[in-house]
Formats: sequence, C-alpha cells, structure tokens
Amino acid sequence: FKINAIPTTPFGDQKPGTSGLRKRVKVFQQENYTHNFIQATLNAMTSPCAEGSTLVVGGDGRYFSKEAIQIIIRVAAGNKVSKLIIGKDGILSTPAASNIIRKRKADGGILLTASHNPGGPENDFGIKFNVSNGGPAPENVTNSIYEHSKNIKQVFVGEVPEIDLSTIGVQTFEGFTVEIVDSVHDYAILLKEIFDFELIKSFFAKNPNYKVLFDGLHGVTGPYSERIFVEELGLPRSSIQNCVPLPDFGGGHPDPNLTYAHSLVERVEKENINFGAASDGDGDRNMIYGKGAFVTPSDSVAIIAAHAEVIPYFQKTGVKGLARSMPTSAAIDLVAKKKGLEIFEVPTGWKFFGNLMDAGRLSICGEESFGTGSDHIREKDGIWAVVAWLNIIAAANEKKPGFGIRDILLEHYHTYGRNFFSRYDYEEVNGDGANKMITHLRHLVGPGKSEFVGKTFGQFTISSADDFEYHDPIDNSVSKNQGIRIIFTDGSRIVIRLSGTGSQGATVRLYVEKYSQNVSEYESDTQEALKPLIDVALEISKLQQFTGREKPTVIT
Ligand code: VG1
Ligand code: CO
Repeated sequence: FKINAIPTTPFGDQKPGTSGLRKRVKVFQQENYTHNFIQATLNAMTSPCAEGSTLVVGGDGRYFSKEAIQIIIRVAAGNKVSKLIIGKDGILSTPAASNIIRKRKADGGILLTASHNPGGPENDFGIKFNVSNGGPAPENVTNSIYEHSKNIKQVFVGEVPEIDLSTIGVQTFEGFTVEIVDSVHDYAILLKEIFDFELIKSFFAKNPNYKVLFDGLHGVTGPYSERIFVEELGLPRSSIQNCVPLPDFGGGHPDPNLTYAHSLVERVEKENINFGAASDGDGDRNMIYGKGAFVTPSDSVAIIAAHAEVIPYFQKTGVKGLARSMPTSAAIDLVAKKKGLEIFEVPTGWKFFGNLMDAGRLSICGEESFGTGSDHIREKDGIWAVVAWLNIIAAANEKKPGFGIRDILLEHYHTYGRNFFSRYDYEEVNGDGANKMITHLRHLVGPGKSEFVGKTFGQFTISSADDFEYHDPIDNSVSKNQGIRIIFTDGSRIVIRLSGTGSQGATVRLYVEKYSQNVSEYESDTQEALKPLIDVALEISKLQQFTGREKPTVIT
C-alpha cells in the first residue's frame, strides 16, 4: 500500500493530563487533530520505535471511537507499525487492554477513553498511550508526546482499506497486520487465575438469598460482567444492570460513586441487596456498596490488603508492598505497618505505581477516586476489585456465616481505627480563580513560610504543610507541584489540587481526612465527622472567595 506524507500544523493543546488527552469530541473531530496526536505518540516511541512495533488498540466504545480507530489503523500503517491487536468493535476495558499488552508482549497500546466523563457528540473523548509494561505512559513519555505535537509538520498515512472491526481474525496488508480479538476472553482467564472462583460459587450456592447487583453504568464492563458474574460465577442475569455499552452511556456520567451510581444505591437500599457494585466507562474504577454500608475507596484498598491472604494470587506471589496516591486516606498505611510491609505514597494517577510494581516492591494499591488494583496488570481494575470483595466475603463466611460488607468494615475499624475521608469537587470553575487559589496556598506552605506551621484553626494545629513532590525510588525521576498538603498534629489532613482530567474549565478537588480510634465514632456519619475540618479547609484556602462557589458539585 502507498504511504502519504500529509502536511499538517501543530495544535498546541495536546498535552496529556493525569490520564491521557481528554477533550470535547468536537475538538478531536477537527481536521488532522486526531491524526496529529497519534503521529506525535508514535514519534515519541523510542525503544522500540513505532516502525516494526506491535500495539494494542481498544477503548470504552464511546462516541467517535470507531472513527478514531480507523485513523489509528491508517497512521500506524503509514508509520510502518508491524501489528495492531484491536478489541472486537473497538471494545477493550482499560484493565483488559493492559492485560493484553502484557500477555501478547506488545510494545504498547492506544486506549480510546475519557473514563468516567460523559460521552456523545457534545461530550468527551480521550486518547491514552500505554507502554510495554501495560501501564499508562510515564511523565517523560507524555512530555515527549506533547513536545512532538507542538512541532509536528507531517502525518504519515497508509492507504489501507477501512477495517471491519466486528469480525474476529487476522488481516495482513504487505507486512502490516491487523488482528481483531475477543474483548473479554483473556481477561476472564486472568481473573480465574487470580481468585477462588470455586469458593465464591459455593458461597452463592450455600446462600441462595445473598443478592448481588452490579451496575455497568452503560460503560465498557457490560460484556465483562456478563461473562464473569453471570456465566462464570452463576449469578442470575438480574444481578447486572445497565450492562449494554452505549456510545453516550445512556446520557449519564459513567462514574461509580454515590451521586452518579444513584440507581444502584437506591435499589440496594430498597431491595435489601447484600452486595452492590459499579464500574466506570472504561472499567478501571469501582464502587462497593452494601446495604447501609458504603465502602470508601480508601477503606476498600486497605481491606483488600488486610485480607489478601484469602486470594490465591497473593498466596502465590506474597504481598510485596502497598501503596496509595497522596490524597488517598492513610487507612492502607496502617495495614502496611501492622503487616510489616513497605508503603509508598505517590502522586495522583495510576502511572506512578508501575515502576514500583515492575521492581517487585508493590502488590496492592489504590486511589481515593474509586481506583483499586494490584500488580496482576498495570492499570486499576474495577471488576478485579469487585471479585476481590466477593472472594473476601466468601472466605469470611466459611468461619462466620452471614458476615457481610458492613461487618467487614466494622471489624476493620476495630482493628485499625477509622480514617474518615471525603472529597469535594468543584467542577468547571473559572480557571483564573482556581489558579489564584493555588498560588495563594503555595505562598502559605512554600519554603521559608515556617510561621504557617504551628498555627491553630479551631481544634486543629498545623504540624506540616507543603506542595507534594514525589521522588520515584526506582528511576529517581521527580514530579513537583502534585498538590497542597496540610497536615495537623492529630494526623488529620487537608489536600487541595486541581484535576488533570477535565475537558472544560478547572476542577478543584478538596480532600479531607480525620483519623479516629474512638469506638463510639466508628458508625458516625462521614460528613458530620469531617465538618469541622472542612470548615478549616475552606477558611485556609479561601476557596469560596477565589472560585465564587458556595457548594461543591459532587461530594464523594
Ligand atoms: C482523576 C482522579 C485520579 C485518577 C484519574 C484517572 O484525576 O482523581 O485519582 O487516577 O482521574 O482515572 P484528576 O487529575 O482529575 O484528579 V480514570 O478512571 O479517568 O482513568
Ligand atoms: Co476510568
């Protein structure tokens, strides 16, 4: 086939954020916009270069995915990529793509998703590059993509025909191969190797009244949940809802939290469902929700770590170390301490866990943003987390029949104490105001501002404060300005940072955490318990003044 060098000009705004390039669909639809970004991504590949490489392609199936995949096919062919492995119909959940990159020893992958952001012609699209370990590209690679995108002069496009994405099989065009694969097959095998499916099945068999409800929020997990929960674990089909992937997610936010997975929460409470769970657009997030028992993601990862010994995968590999992102509560730190494990605190974004996993120092990690996972792949993994919880519950019921999500939570608090945690999001605020607020905070906590430490606000006295800076212990890279941290003498914390995944305006994230070992507080309401600390956060940050917002858009 013929390769054409098409002249183009840079767009200047193709800087990947926390998790790839996310913009409105209309931005990606501009002439050459998507071509440019793919070309810049291929240009940034070094070892190996794009030429001769094998790449995995797939995504959450959102609006514009199919068009983007045809563009990727032609630009890959134009750059002499040797092989593309593409999920059927362009569908691969983020964790499934990570698994295929590793299993097939591909050189990387291109993931088409804006995760939990709404989809459709008026909403968001996204492109993320993953590297050969199956994880999101580290910052040096995303920076290089951005540099290439700013200097791009031409895109190489191969004249290959439009590929039928709906037929599994291999097609070759003069040394360029396109393989369409089943989206679920390898992922299902992976989970069956990790968890005790027999134990979970026998738990369901012994407890026919134990009700499970999984909500796919019309994201990519539909076919995965059908295969795993219904076909493999034998649950009735009524145990899954919103499991047909839709390009616009049915008009909703495919984000598994108390706000956007509201229908799941309501049904769990009304129908006395024992185990509720949900996942996001691209299948890497999860929420665990039992009747009257919402599990915060920070608690969830700590509990999985605390119970890891019941999971066959960890029986085999051992638990090498634990980690969390900086804003995530320190519940998992307490588990690490008790078990004598190493614990790492990294910046927001899954890409920072990969080096630690590759070095054999990290097994289980999570983020407060409903992300939980392990070193079985290099992405967070929604369905993995749900099955991990089912495995833990099934194992607990061997000794304590009837033990549910709420019992596991309370037992955990009694052993480790409770880390109350909440996040306030102020979405689409004026960027100028948000930046001014961050500048104000940097001033307060910056070097040489030692008078801030020791100040008292209400019942809280500041013990340390900084703008978080991460030194990667494996490759020694440094990531600066990762979020303002204010830590108080009683261990309570306030964190403030700006989102790196939004597509419009700025989003301010305010995270608050308070630790309690007071048994009488273990069943308290989170918002009530945190109220005094939130007031202090608003006072210090002057958030209302800078953003003009009285209330957050979403509280998780
Ligand atoms: C958010 C979350 C972060 C997560 C990222 C990607 O980033 O806070 O923890 O890793 O989304 O998740 P930010 O920069 O907007 O705070 V996903 O499920 O979008 O891949
Ligand atoms: Co996601």
